[in-house]
Amino acid sequence: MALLTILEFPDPRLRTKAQPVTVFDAQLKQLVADMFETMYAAPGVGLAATQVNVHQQLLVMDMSEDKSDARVLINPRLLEKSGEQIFQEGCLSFPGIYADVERALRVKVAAQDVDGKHIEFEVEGPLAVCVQHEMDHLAGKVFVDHLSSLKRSLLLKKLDKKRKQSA
Ligand code: GNR
Ligand code: NI
Repeated sequence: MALLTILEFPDPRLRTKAQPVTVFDAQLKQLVADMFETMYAAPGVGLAATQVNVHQQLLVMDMSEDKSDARVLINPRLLEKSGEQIFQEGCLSFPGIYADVERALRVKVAAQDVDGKHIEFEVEGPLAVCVQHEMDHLAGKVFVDHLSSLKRSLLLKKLDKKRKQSA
């Protein structure tokens, strides 16, 4: 197992659009294991391959408190979405900053598991936030893209300041 390096904004590689996974082999399983290790160590509740500079459609998440709800989504597709919610989000690529983001309340997703088997499920609330946040990463999108330009520039200044303090 290995801890992977998480790219931080404004790294342009975070804007890369991920390509579909086509090979479901031992190397993919190793990458999934390393992504879980990296996510739990951070600690975070989700991690998209984009954030560890792997530009394949792959994400992991676990919003439980005891590592009991580990999920792997490969080649995820949004089938349906409904409702709205506002949730305070953070992102491992923006350490220490948080903002309210509006997203769908409920999403239905199709994906493949680590063996390539088709899966389909529906989630709502915080889990739906996480799925949408991670799927954004795979499309080269980040949570501050959902904010007004005024809010975004205030947050990015805050991120800059935090970096200077810790430098
Ligand atoms: O760890 C994370 N917490 C979080 C909190 C609210 C909404 C979304 C997230 S995802 C984030 C990890 C991350 O950056 N995933 O891409
Ligand atoms: Ni993120």
